[in-house]
Amino acid sequence: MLAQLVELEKAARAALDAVADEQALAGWYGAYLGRKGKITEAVKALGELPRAERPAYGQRVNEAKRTLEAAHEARRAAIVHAAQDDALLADRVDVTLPGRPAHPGRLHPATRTQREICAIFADMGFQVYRSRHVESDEFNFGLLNMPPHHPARDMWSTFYTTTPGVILRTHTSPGQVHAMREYCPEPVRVVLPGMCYRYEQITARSEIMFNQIEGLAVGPGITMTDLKGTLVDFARRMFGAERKIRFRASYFPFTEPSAEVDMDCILCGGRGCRVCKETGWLEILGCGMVHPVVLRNGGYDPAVYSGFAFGMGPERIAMLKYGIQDIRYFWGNDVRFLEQFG
Ligand code: 2U9
Repeated sequence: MLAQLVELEKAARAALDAVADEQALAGWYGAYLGRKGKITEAVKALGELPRAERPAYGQRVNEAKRTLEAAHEARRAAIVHAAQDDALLADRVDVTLPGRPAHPGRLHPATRTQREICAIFADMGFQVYRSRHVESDEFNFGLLNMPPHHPARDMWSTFYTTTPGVILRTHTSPGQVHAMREYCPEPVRVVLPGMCYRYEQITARSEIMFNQIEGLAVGPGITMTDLKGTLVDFARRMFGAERKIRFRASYFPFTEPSAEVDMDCILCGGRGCRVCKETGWLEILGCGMVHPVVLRNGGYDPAVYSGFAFGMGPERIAMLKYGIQDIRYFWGNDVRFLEQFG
């Protein structure tokens, strides 16, 4: 019996050495140490031995059981470690490799230009006033001196909604009325940047969505001289200290008198070239003295208060500044265009 036990233990050890994974290890345990395992059976056989042989056999079989249990535990630990090592090796990270370059974001050229323009006017004491994109017909037209059926409404092709009287703003001007009503009777000096919407054919020069920046100054005794001084200072800060501007009479329903402002061509300095179409001048904005009706709609008495207003398109300003030929680049989302700025 003892000799058989020695053989059994040897066989169990050899089988354990051949075990390579946890599944095989569980199989081995069942075969030798489980409820019906060979070692368990060998322990049970103790009761069938002649009394004289029992102590020596009993000691030996218990010793075999203990050592095999310890060997099983050691094998289990080795298998678990080996599996962990394999996993670590498979997921190995080479920390000496160079990292992936992070692509820093940048501002959209329209946003950048818009911020540049706002910063120039902020320096002159204008604060940024943000206003809603979805407007009422009354604020977009009526309060700006364009009652229903006024022919000047044709200057703005409008996106209407299914709710009567609710439209997408065609300019940031309705925000000026909100600003006046909020600040009246205090003097007001604001710039209004933001997206406007027009139902128009998209071409190289016009888009259905575009940014606008309008400015407004209202107070006692504001004159057209203030408007001229403000705009020449703006043109020089934005496009260079040597810039000249000129005013051409124009018409807007919300300003009287109204003007369009040209700047001497930044490319040829006024001599005439392809960019200025040989005129020597580039149109940069529209402006005027706030119409008395509009002042009254904002809450100000036109006998006491006066004001000037102006409006420009940051995309158009960016096109002049960077020589961009087509306004459709701005919202075309082509990264090759966008990454050239900032
Ligand atoms: C109020 C009073 C006056 C804003 C003005 C313009 C002239 C103008 C356009 C130029 C090109 C905008 O980007 S553009 O399409 N703007 O020419 N805007 S005066 O006058 C106002 C507005 C609101 C209450």
